[in-house]
Amino acid sequence: MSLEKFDKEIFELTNKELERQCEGLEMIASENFTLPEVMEVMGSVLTNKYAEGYPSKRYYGGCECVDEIENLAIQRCKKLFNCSFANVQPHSGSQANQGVYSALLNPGDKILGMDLSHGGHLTHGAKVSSSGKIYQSFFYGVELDGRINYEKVREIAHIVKPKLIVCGASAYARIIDFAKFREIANEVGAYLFADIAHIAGLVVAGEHPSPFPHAHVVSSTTHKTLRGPRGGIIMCNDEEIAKKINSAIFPGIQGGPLMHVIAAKAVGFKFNLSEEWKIYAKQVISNAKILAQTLIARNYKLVSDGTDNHLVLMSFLDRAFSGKDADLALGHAGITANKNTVPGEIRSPFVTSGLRLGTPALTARGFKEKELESIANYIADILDDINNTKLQAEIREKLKTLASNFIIYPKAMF
Ligand code: DSN
Repeated sequence: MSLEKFDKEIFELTNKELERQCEGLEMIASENFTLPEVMEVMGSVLTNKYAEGYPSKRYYGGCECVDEIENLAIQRCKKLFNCSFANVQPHSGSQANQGVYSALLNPGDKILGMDLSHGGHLTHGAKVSSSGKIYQSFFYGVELDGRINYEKVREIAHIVKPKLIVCGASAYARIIDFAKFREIANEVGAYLFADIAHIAGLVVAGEHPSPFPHAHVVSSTTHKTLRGPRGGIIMCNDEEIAKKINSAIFPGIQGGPLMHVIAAKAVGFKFNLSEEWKIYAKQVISNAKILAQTLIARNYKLVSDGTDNHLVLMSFLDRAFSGKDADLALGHAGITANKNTVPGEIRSPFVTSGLRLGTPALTARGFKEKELESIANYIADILDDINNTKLQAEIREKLKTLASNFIIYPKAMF
């Protein structure tokens, strides 16, 4: 029986979401369009299999095929990141990070991460997350120019003396200097942990410096710039740390691995290892740069005045409207983005004075500089006259036509 016949409600809602993804412009910096092949294996019989443990050391029988699959995912992941160890079982980036902390730290140990309101991530020690509840968390941030001041990080690290420093961000548009972070970590005897969830797809294409050999441990999600299935991974080059990470993930914080997702991660890594991938990653950055240049030319202020990666962070500190207002207005025009805090923030985290825009998903559709320039101009038109709902509706129609020329998935997919 088909899903359509068995569960019409879910079938219709899934198709509605397919339509939303195809007709609108997806500019949330952490989202992307994965390959149909990745989705095919996620919807396979692999979802039926329990395989607690690791390849050749399982707690269940019948793991011959999934052992080979997990080994392939591990091999491809190691090749991709040029490292000697990979754990491909974390269900998400947050669980990967939780696994890293529990492998290397004891409750109450000090960690130093990037402030959430400066572009860090919840799991980098935010007080509302288990990373800020189990461990004593301290923070560095960005300067008013939107950049990390490594001398300030050094000063804070010397005062705090953390056992682990986390680098990596969710809303930082500039290159992260992993070598500098390692220097600081060495000075205070800390582990350096790089969470590269946002930039991993650029790193593996050589478009952003690699965290190896600087970081002791690296984590990532597989669905952002990597364009694979939703999930997490952990990598390192140290045998002792590797053993601790494996035990921390299973049996530490997870039970049965999601074998259908691990197979999909392997398929995604195969794509990431191709020559085509390098072209994609380069285009993601070129697209972000033209987006940034056009918005600046239209008198919009960007945090750090531009970008080196896949995202731009607009600042509305000099405007009468908020990030929330901008998010809503663009949403009416079919552009999905997210409001974001900015350095020197004056509004609440739910309102904010910024907007984060990313190019990974649009680039996956085949958008290039020409399209990004015109999208940036539409964004500026909308924000220049933010209460003009008629204009938003007109632009929505134009963008629908533009999107229909860049088909990402077949219409009748489900
Ligand atoms: N939620 C992700 C982001 O949007 O950056 C981070 O996990």
